[in-house]
Amino acid sequence: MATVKMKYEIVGQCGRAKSAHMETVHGVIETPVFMNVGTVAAIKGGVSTDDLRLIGTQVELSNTYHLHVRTGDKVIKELGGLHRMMKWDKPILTDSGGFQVYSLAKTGRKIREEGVEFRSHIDGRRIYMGPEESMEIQSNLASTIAMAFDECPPALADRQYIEPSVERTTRWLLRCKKRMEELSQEESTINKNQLLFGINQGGVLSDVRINHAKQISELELPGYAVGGLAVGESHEDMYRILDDVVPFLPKDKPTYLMGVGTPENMVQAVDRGIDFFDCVFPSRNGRHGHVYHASGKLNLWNLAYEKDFRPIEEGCDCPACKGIRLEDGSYTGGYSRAYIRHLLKAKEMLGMRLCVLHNLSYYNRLMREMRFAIREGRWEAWKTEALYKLKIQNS
Ligand code: PRF
Ligand code: ZN
Repeated sequence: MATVKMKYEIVGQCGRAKSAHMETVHGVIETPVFMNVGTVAAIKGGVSTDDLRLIGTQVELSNTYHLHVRTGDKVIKELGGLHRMMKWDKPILTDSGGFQVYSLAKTGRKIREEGVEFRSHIDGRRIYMGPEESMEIQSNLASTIAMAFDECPPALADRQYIEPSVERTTRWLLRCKKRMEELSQEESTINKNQLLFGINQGGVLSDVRINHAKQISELELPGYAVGGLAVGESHEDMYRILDDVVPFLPKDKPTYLMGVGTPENMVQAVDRGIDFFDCVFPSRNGRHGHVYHASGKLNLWNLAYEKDFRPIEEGCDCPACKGIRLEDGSYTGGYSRAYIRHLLKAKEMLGMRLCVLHNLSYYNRLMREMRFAIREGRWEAWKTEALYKLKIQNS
């Protein structure tokens, strides 16, 4: 590939756990990192791009498929790409559409060598997407990192299904790489330094996963993801696949575990060498009034919080718990559990918004703690304590 602007430097390592400093054309990413999910170029729950700045978000994640069907990537290109449209100048990762085509557009879907034909989940019209189209759409969106177009086989798929599927995903990856190289040379391309990450597949079959990891590692892409997990397999299977496959991905490149997960899943995956994560849990839970807390998740709908004047979490520095910083350096102070519960019950948007802000802050802070623990060489102790606390919460 031509001169791709990306630098990835490991600045801390404890066993397989690593912490890196990554430089992109849109600025620095410190890993491990949790990417905040804004599927349609908006974080659900009324969270703005300015809010993301307040809660320490490093990377925003959007979806090729959703933006292609609404409002259309060509329009977004005319608006100057996702960064200009959203007023977000930090890194953005776009998922390729592969996974969303399988999870959302189930009816009338046809997977062929060329690509996938499916019906839009918005208006039912027929759409075709293959590796080239996915790269073109992501190029129009002008994200920092584009994901390869892959197939995520269903959780219960057997070897007979998975092997040919993974082979096709490899051929698709070669086509993605070629198209991306062409696009980087085109005059009208907004981000000529767009980075392409490959995706490892293979279900829970270690041999297929390892073979595939070896093949895609040879392509010298700027980063690699592990896809096809957290789709219904057990946590033990997920951790076993990470144990088996991560050692076969390039050590000097970022690794991304797609669509994962709970705080416990992320600690376990960082321990196995993963840098990047994304998941809808914090925003989805927040919209339901379920908020993360050191002693476990709280359901703010519970009567127990009716007159609870405390913030969601004492000591949390998020806009919901601490408020915002004034010019004299003081904070406005947070909102009480009682008020947020009232807002949720009254179906006022602000209730959801405060819960989502808190949850995303919690996830961002958890990643920051992991970075410090790895960089300061105290990962083992930190991990043991964190997993112990998370276990008590879940029991
Ligand atoms: N492929 C892509 N995106 C994804 C996945 C995948 O396998 C997953 C699986 N957890 C989430 N998002 N392209
Ligand atoms: Zn908070």
